[in-house]
Amino acid sequence: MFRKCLTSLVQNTVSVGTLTPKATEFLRRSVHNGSLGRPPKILITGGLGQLGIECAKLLRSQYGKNNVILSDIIKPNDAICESGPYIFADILDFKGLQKIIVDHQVDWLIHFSALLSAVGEQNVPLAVKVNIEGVHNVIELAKQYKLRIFVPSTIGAFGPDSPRNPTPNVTIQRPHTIYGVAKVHAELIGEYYYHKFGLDFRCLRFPGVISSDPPGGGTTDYAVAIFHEALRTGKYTCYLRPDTRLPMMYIEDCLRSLLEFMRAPSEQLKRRVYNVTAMSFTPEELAYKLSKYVPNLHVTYQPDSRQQIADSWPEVFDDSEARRDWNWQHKYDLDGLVDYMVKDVQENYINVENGQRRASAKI
Ligand code: AKB
Repeated sequence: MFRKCLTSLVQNTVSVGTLTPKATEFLRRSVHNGSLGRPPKILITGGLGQLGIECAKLLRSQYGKNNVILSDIIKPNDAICESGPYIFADILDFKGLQKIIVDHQVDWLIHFSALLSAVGEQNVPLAVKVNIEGVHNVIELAKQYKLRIFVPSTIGAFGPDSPRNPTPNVTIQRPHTIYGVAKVHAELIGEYYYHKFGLDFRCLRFPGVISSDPPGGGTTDYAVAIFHEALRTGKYTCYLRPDTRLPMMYIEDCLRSLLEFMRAPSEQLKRRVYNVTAMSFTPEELAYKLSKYVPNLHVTYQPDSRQQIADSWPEVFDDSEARRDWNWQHKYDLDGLVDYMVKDVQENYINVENGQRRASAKI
């Protein structure tokens, strides 16, 4: 109760201006950092995409099950409902979002809703709505309610004019996809709100993220699909050339980078937008590592329109600023990644499907 009062005192005081900005920031930071013993209340949008469920799991392990609310416009399955709070949230409905923030007393917003690079090219008007209008809504909301907000950006925020090996934190950004254009816009508007209004905007540029949960609609998806296909059939047809080098990261590293970045004290951050990565590899190199687990693996290559996107993206990502400023360190290299992915896809997908098939054959 005391803490609740203090939070609203902080928020009210900001608007009536009876505390100095420094004192206000100190009180607000204490609440956010949980140093008053109150964990932040967190809303995750786009929660049923590639990162949401695992992100909720990680944040719930840190801040408690009921303090992390997963949201999306999709009907969840029973397992998701049982794992913790899940609500409907449409990021294009500003009033609806306001109500959620107020009703649930949200402190942090993790904004995952977005159409990925390949699917964005198939439906540009929808990508503009979700990836640009959606960001306007959540940034404005975060400003109004003084939330700490995380918006992921991507290697896709760079383009053919950017240096590709390595790609530094600050360089030319002229992406050729609507996904990339929207991400540059998100980075810039977030930084603008930080400078103009003091919004606690935080943004990491992720590389291709590899998880056993399928992504959907990205250019880096091959690096997930190959595990599912190869372990089931011993074959895979890749839509990128064998020598297409892209930065990548295992999901556990990705989500840990997000958590550590969200927890980093503001004064430690020299920027609001950082590159993060763990490794870079080509389809050929990944197939070679995977062939140790699938000895007769047969990979063929049929590049499609995604090749052009990949050719405009970084090959090697320079994340030295994240390593310097808030001590980012990856844990998984290519060997570790392949080892974990093989086990995960085998145990949680293939063995489960085989078990279900056996059970239904018995009926
Ligand atoms: C995509 O391929 O679109 C994403 C990304 C790298 O942002 N995985």
